[in-house]
Amino acid sequence: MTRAETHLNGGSSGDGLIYCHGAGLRRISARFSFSPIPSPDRTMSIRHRLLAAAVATLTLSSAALAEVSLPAGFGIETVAGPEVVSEPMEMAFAPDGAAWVTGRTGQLWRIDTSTRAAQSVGSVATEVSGDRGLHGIAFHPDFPRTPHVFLAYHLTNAPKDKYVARVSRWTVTGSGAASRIDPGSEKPLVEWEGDQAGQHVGGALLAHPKERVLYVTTGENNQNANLRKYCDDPNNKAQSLGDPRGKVLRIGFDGSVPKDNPHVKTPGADPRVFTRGHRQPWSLTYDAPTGLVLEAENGGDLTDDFDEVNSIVPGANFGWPKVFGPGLQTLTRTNHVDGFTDPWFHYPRNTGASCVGALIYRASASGKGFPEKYRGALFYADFSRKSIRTASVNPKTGKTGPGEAFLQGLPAGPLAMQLGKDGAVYFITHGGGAKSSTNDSVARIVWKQH
Ligand SMILES: [Ca+2]
Repeated sequence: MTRAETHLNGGSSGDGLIYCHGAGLRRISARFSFSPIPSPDRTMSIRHRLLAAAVATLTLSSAALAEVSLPAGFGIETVAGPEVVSEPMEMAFAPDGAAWVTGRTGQLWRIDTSTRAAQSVGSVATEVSGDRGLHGIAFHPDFPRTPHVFLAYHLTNAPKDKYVARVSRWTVTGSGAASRIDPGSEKPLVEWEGDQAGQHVGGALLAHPKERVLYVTTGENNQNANLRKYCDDPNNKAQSLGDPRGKVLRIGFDGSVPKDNPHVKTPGADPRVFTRGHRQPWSLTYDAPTGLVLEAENGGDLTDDFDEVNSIVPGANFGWPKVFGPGLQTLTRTNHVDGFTDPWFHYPRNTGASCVGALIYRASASGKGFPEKYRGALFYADFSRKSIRTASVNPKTGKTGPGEAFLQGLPAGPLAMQLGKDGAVYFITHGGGAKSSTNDSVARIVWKQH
């Protein structure tokens, strides 16, 4: 048993949604058998149920978060607790500063980060099994003038033993607290199919504000999970340009193929493929000052594996399942293999086991936020270690320094770390793995010594 498996299975919330650990995933599969639900129109059903404002009832996580350790001068605040969010997965900020949060079972909430008032803004009928469900969310860069939101989820009527992942665009009606998803407005943009027995589904979305395209991560859908023999992917799906799994796809906001994608003229390639060789790509963030698109990826689960933050550039091959970490051959564990793109940043499993979020810290437009030391630094979140760490980034060379502890002792693993418009770092705590938990929350890290 690896260190990570020990950690995960020994934890109070050790169901291990998506986190690549064989034992945990088998437990999920046993409990959440696949049962397709008829859904003829596949459209969103709206729930206008207004959730109670969360302010008065911030009990759970406030107590639990008091145990968290942070550098002096920082504080942690609960923005929404389990009375608002259930199995929260991903998060995006609207231009008005509100956090829109997806829940695995198909819920979508809007949380005013100033007042902490929350509403349901809609829901999507999604398959919820294994690590599947409603995942990523992104706003059109011109939102709300162009009132489109993108969501990644899994169809309820997939063929037997398969799953079908889909990214669609919906139109939002109303504004502010009255925002609602128009249930009849779904426009599917991309779908891909996988084997339901495998995990690692990706599902992160990034609407690139300058390129004006949508980035979509797809996991490699690990099969015959055996890292020592197959590296999870015996048929090399993540390396195949014709298979959409184990990739970052790049599509137009209408689902079209951008003409400048790297493989539009490669015979046999899916022209939507932008990068390949990914295992379980958990999140995407964009840093405007550097232009970096950073992807957080769960590396393998052996004790000498690494977790990765990759810089997503056209046509890159990040190596899975051929190499892990900085180009090391996955079966020999030591030989370096040329021809693959190294991670932008990677860290060993003694400080992490499942990298789920990465961003470069920037203060708010008005200059509010973390002290100078952290401005321009990398922050990365690790679900299994229930921690967030930081590393310096040399502004001239772009090289990262060594990782160091920042936030430790969370009551549940973090997911979906994103930079707020107020200079705070927001993240989800996802407590239950594959069920709701009293440790489900949206929280933020703030600098208190202004
Ligand atoms: Ca890699």
